[in-house]
Amino acid sequence: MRKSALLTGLLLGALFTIPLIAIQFLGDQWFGAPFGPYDVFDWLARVLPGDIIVRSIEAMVELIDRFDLGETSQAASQLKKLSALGMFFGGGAVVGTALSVVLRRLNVRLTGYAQVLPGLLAGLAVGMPLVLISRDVNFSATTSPTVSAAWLLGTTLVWGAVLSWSYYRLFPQPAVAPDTAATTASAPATEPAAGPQVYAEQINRREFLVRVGGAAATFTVVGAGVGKLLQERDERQYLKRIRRNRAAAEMMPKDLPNQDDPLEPAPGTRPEYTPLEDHYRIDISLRPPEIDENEYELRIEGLVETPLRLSIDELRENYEPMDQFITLACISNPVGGSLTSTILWTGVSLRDVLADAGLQPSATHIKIMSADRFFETVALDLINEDPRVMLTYDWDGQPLLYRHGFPLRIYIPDLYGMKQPKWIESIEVIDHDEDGYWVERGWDKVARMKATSVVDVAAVDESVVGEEGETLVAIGGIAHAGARGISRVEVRVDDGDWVEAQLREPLSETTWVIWRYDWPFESGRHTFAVRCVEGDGTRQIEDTQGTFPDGASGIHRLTREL
Ligand SMILES: Nc1nc2c(c(=O)[nH]1)N[C@H]1C(S)=C(S)[C@@H](COP(=O)(O)O)O[C@H]1N2
Ligand SMILES: [Mo]
Repeated sequence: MRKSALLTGLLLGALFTIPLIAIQFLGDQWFGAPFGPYDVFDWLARVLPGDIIVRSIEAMVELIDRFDLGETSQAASQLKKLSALGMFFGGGAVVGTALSVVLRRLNVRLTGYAQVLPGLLAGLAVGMPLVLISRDVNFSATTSPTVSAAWLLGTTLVWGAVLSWSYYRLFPQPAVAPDTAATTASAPATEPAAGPQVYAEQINRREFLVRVGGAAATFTVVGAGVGKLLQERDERQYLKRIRRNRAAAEMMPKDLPNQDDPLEPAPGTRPEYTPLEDHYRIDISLRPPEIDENEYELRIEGLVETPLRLSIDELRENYEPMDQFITLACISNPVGGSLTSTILWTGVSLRDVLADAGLQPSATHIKIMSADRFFETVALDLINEDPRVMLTYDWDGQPLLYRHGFPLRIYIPDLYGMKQPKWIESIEVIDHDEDGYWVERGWDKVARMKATSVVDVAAVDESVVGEEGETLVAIGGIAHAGARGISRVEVRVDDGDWVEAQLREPLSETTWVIWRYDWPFESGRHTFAVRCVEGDGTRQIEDTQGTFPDGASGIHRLTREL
């Protein structure tokens, strides 16, 4: 009997958690309510120990790589969302099981409406933490805190009520008093009657399960289906807006600064300038914070003469704007990975803004706080020495997209993305150094981008004829060394010598460089390897190292049957 309570509880928990997820998803897409599964996941990502997080990220990136699951940041985001749903589903099933086992073991007898009470308690036990968690980590819901709390609590309470109501349908209580029932059951005289009675009960159970299963399925299909439709409509409008803005900005691609460079990238090399919608993306939250520009003010406070509050318009109008073509890379990018992109950033030099606030003598660092509770510290020396350190409000000639940090993010040359907060809310001037979000979790404190070079393509389908009539196949890719520039790229085919590739002039001193090597074609299976040299002659690290803790290094190779 105990085993059947366990299995029934598991079944009911699983059966009702799926529509709970679907309905919360619908609320999220329909009126911007928080979505429990993602909030729990984001919360865990923040509170779990750093090494667990680091290992999960590594495992995920490797999984995506090994099974070729597509562009890393998109695949990672999908995997994270799936795990979030899976975890929430598992949690719901476990609570359902526990409820059923407890009711059975304690033999809790209730009649009428009272039968939903234990479930309401279970719903409360799930819903209350959910409300607190959501309050802590959800910055994308557009409902008010009260509505958010009511929605999360309301949906989980209904879930619990249905759960315990169903339990009592499946374990109906005998009309007789418990001890009488026990004696009758053990009395041999009643045995023959037990058979058909149990049989009838099983038919009812099956019928009941089919019915609640049907109801659960209906809620799931409607919730998930309508939610999905709304989501797709939003995504379409979003992309449309990006394209419209780009057309209005009239920036791409005719006036890229290196347009006159005659060196054509090998056909199939990644775009030198990443289209905005393809820029990689890495966040600590599954949904980007949505900041209302009308209410937004950047706060500059702490050890300053005059604390400042600046709207984005004030930043745009009161300071000299500057444009920088920038290649950003994530420290979790494996050698040859897709977590790196190049786009035009526009903003204002941070030191100009800080000069207006006036620094007190004891000031040494700034602490940047973001809307998603991400944070990082930057030395004032660095900011004052390098005017390129920039508060950025535009990407690709248009206001930052939500997912890329709207309304304000920082740029710090030469460092991996983990040091560069998006969705900046405040800058506090302080008199000491502190570890940032990812540094606290074990990643390198400096996080300087390592020199890296990648073979994107062996363009065998578009071979060209060389001066002596030989067939040449263009091998090509990128090389990047933060803000340190690239002076030389070398390619090696199989066990041959390292030969120098041609370099295209980069978009700027902080972007990657496109290289190309016209290789005298030989059919067969070949491996192309690449390495690069930084602007000042420093060679890239050839030893293979994974991404943790300070970024990946090693020689990238491409093997092709030609
Ligand atoms: N507030 C905030 N800033 C952040 C992050 C974040 O999760 N929250 N991720 C960082 C990391 S790890 C990287 S690689 C870059 C990625 O920027 P992108 O998503 O616009 O490409 O943002 C950085 N800034
Ligand atoms: Mo990153």
